[in-house]
Amino acid sequence: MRIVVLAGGIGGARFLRGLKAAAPDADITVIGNTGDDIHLFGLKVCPDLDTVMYTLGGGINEEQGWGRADETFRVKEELAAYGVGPEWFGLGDRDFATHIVRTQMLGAGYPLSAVTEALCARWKPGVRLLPMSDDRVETHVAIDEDGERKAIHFQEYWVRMRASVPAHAVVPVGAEQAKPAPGVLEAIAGADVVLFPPSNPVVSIGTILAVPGIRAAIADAGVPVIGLSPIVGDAPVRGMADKVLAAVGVESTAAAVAKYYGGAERRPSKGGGGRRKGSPGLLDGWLVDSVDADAVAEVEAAGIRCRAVPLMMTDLDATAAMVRAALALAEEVRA
Ligand code: FO1
Repeated sequence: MRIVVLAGGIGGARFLRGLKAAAPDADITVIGNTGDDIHLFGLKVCPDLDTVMYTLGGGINEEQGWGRADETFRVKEELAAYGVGPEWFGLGDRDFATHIVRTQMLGAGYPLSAVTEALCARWKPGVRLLPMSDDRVETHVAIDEDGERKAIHFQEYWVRMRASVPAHAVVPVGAEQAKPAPGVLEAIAGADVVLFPPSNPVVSIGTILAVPGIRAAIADAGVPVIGLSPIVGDAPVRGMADKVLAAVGVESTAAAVAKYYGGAERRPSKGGGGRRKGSPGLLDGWLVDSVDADAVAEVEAAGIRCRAVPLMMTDLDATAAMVRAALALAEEVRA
């Protein structure tokens, strides 16, 4: 079975670990968010791609969910001694090596997709990891500071400010001009199922969908599109998704997020899709946590098949069970 997954960072990576356990023979393509990417110290840092690569490749710091295991921070300390920041972003020594290799290859003219493939040759994540685009896209967040509205980089909002002030807008700068990376549209067109893990619907999956062509390709693929709610009991399972959901006018509830993605229109069987205009709804199926069982009727009223199952990724078994529920729902909507 060919499975395409749109993934952000920690939540997406942990979900993928469960997917590999639940479907060991599946051919998995991951389309990774690159809107979180940031240039620091002259280096290109791709947090979400690296989080997926390290998590599936066995190099992740398990407690944090990002960065390398057994990490040290000598380089960061030396930079700080020169007064060179930002100090609020924790780049470790081992992690620095990844960014140096990436930046060197980009400088030599390789596109990000080729660089990611080269980095994955070391980590062997067991999935095909594609950046959503080779073009630069950078998520900015509009906030009010000192009585003025200004836009800051997503990482500054998320890490330095811990999303402590309201986000008035979230803008994937450059997305409109970006093209899907090589292989992205082909993977979607060739998929048997598309999964949206419980990643951030605005700054992770929303940013991937903002790259022209990706949303339409998913809508036109003619295969089940199944999502898992990142909101459990009206609060994000992890991170501060509620802050950026508010910026796009979406309530932090499992049902509201499903409606934000939108229900798929009745679609032709695989291969028979025609081009759609506008911003088509995507979801055929949606999983909410058991505590949100009350939301099932509301989601189904929006034309999206919905089931309530445990959605906490507490360990590999629990995550694999979530994946199995998503794949079972895919078969149900396909039938
Ligand atoms: N998250 C933090 O909360 N603090 C950090 O200092 C930090 C550094 C960092 C370095 C490399 C990397 O790949 C990820 C890093 N993250 C850090 C995670 C990251 O900021 C976000 O969680 C994601 O971009 C959101 O998906």
